[in-house]
Order: sequence, then C-alpha cells, then structure tokens
Amino acid sequence: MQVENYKIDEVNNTGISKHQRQFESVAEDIADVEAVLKKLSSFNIAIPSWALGTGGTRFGRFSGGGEPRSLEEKIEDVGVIHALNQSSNSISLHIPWDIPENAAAVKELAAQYGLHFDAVNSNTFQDQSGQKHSYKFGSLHHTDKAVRKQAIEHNIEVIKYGIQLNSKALSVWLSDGSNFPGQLNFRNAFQNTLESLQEIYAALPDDWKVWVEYKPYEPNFYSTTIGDWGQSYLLASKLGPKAATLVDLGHHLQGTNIEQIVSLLLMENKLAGFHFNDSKYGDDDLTVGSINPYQLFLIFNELVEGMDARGMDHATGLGWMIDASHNVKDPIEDLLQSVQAIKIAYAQALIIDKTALKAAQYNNDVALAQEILQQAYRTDVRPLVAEASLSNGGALDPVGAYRKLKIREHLISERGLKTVATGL
Ligand code: PSV
Ligand code: MN
Repeated sequence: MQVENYKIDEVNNTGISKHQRQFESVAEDIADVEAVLKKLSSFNIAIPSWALGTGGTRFGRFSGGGEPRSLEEKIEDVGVIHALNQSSNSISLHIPWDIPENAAAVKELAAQYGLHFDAVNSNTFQDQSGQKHSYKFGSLHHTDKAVRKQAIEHNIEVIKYGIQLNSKALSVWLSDGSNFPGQLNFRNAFQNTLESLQEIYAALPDDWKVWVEYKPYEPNFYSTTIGDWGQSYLLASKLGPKAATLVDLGHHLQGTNIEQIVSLLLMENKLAGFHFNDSKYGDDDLTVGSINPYQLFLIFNELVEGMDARGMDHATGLGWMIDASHNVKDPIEDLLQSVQAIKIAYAQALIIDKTALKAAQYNNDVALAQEILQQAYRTDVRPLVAEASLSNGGALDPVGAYRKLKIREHLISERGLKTVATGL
C-alpha cells in the first residue's frame, strides 16, 4: 500500500497549531535553527528487512497480523515507515532470509517508495537446507578449510546480490566462538577469520566497504572470535581501508562506555556505522531509546563532535541502521519509535553549545561541562524533529498517524491475520 500524502496532511492538520506553538517556543532559544532543521531533514536510518515481522525469543514467537510474506511486502512496509517519518529511505537485506530473485524488479519497486538498498548482510550463523558443511563449530574461523571456503563463498555471493541492488557495503556478523574453555585455539581461530575475511575483502568492488560487527557473547558463551571492538578493529586494520568496525549498541557488556569506543573508532577512521537498538541486560534488541536514552544522546554527542572534526557529512558519512525487533509490539510502530528516538538524540546533540563545552573541558570545569550537556539533553526537541518531518512531507507524529490511518488494519485485510515473515 502507498500512504497518500493528502492523508498524512489531513492527520497533520489536526495537530498543526499546537505544533507551531511548541516549535516556536523551542526554536527561539536555538542559535541556528535552520541549520539544525536541514541536518535533521537529511538524516535517514536504514530499516533491516528482518525487523518487519514480529521478533521472537528462543521460547517462542507470537506473530502479529498482516506480517509481510515476501521481500516485496517488506519493501512495502518500509515504504509505509518512510512515508510517515521521511527518515527511513533504505532497506538492508539479510541473505538468505531475503533473496532478491529479480533484482531489477525489486529495485524498481523500492524506488516507487523512494527507497534504496543499504548494506547487505551475510548469514553463516545458521545452516541452510541443502548446505554441504555445517556451521555448528563456526564459519570463517572454522578448523576445517572446506567449511571456511563455503562461508567465504556465501559472503561473495551476498556481495553479488548487493551489487545488483546498488548496495555499497557488506555487513558481516559471525557467531563463531566457543562454549567451553579448551574448545578453541584463540590464535588459530583469529588467524583463520582474518584469512577468510581477506578473501572476501579481495572480492569487494572498489567503492564498497566491509563492516565487521562484534558481539561479546551469544550464541557462544565462553568466547566469541570477534567479541569486542578491539578484535574487530584489529581485523579491520589488517584488512585495509575498505574495512571498518560496526557498532551494534546491544553488543556490549553492561556498563561499557560505548560513546568512548565510538569516539576513538571515529578518530581512527575505522567506524563503519551502527546497528541501533537498546538493551537492559544483553543483546535485547529493544526499541532504540527505550531503556537508556541518555547513553544514546552521549553517543550522538561524540558522533557530531567527531564527524565535524573530520569534516564528515552526518547524513552519509557513516552507516545508520536499526537492528531491533520485538516480540510484543507491532514491528512498524516499533521501528517508527526507534527512528524517532534516534532523531531526538541527534537533535539534542546538534544543539549542544559546543564552544562553551570546549572551554569548560579546557578549564576542567567539570560541573559546567555537565550542565552544558544536560541543558541540551533536557530540551524537548520533539518539535524540531516534527518540523523537519513536516517540511519533508512526513507526519508530525508518525506513530499517531499510523494508528489514525489504520494502516495495520489495512495490511491485515490485504495479507491476512496469520502471516509469518522470514527472519529470526
Ligand atoms: C547478531 O546478534 C546481530 O546483531 C547481527 O547484526 C545479525 O546480522 C542480526 O543480529 C541478526 O538478527
Ligand atoms: Mn547487529
């Protein structure tokens, strides 16, 4: 379904005067509000194809109604999200969950919704039917060369799909690791991974990147071969300039200072981008900003400061993507909330008084530095985000509009109540 502009306008009209009051009130205190709005308007976050169905846990999965049954329907759902928030103009595919059988048709369909294709993701953490070798004991790090070869070939195949779609990056996450002490020789596992990635790297087109994602545990519970940013950074450095580290917010042990990791990776030009989500305990894949929005803001503070220091374009300089899916929410509402949370954190980071913060840092004025950060964080920037959305033709309140326009009801009537999307 296409969400027609006039319907969004109709919903917006019911809240426009309240919005204008709120916007003027916040805009008054912002030095260059036009520049902030421009940055917000051009900022987009990719939607993962696997997050459009209801998420599950290892204890079960409770599908919602009207879930997309095919890649085409997933594209349709991202089209809905983008029509409402004007900030999700791309989709990231996971192969083989979502194979673009007819790339030209899929690209054309996406273009009808104003969408393009973000990074393509490989999957060597599950065995597929008919697959010759098992990934039970890993893939790119495996002791057996034949298994490694199979996994390398899969990644190269994913690159080929990506080329057809005009993607520009391969995102690799490995579940490779060990469950018990003694199971693995760490050095051999790392070397095998490096050599495998070198073969994949050699197959990258000139204008492509490979993003190396890390994760401390799960599904392995003793060691993970790419378990933290140091291990990912080491691989990315050895691989070369087309390789960088991907930060998934849920892939850190509790208490980790993620913003510091982000700052240093950015300084070294080795930050690929993000998988945004939120977590309370582990890789919970919760809605972005639902648990620790302050951390998200601190990350964006480092991003804005660090990207400006390198003269990078905020919108295109890094890969921005959500990697969250939940088991009790409507996935489209969940994704709309995540994108809003990201834009709110970004807007707050944009309005930090950077000159004053720099001076406070230089003078070791700790209390003032904290005041400056929290002044921005405690500003209700939602009218700025709404104004940016409005100027692009999006909804003032995307979740509210989604409900008012009864989009899920519409999708259920088209697709049925009992549908299941591919993914985890
Ligand atoms: C692994 O937990 C991960 O974060 C990787 O990005 C995978 O590609 C994705 O989740 C699979 O859902
Ligand atoms: Mn991820």
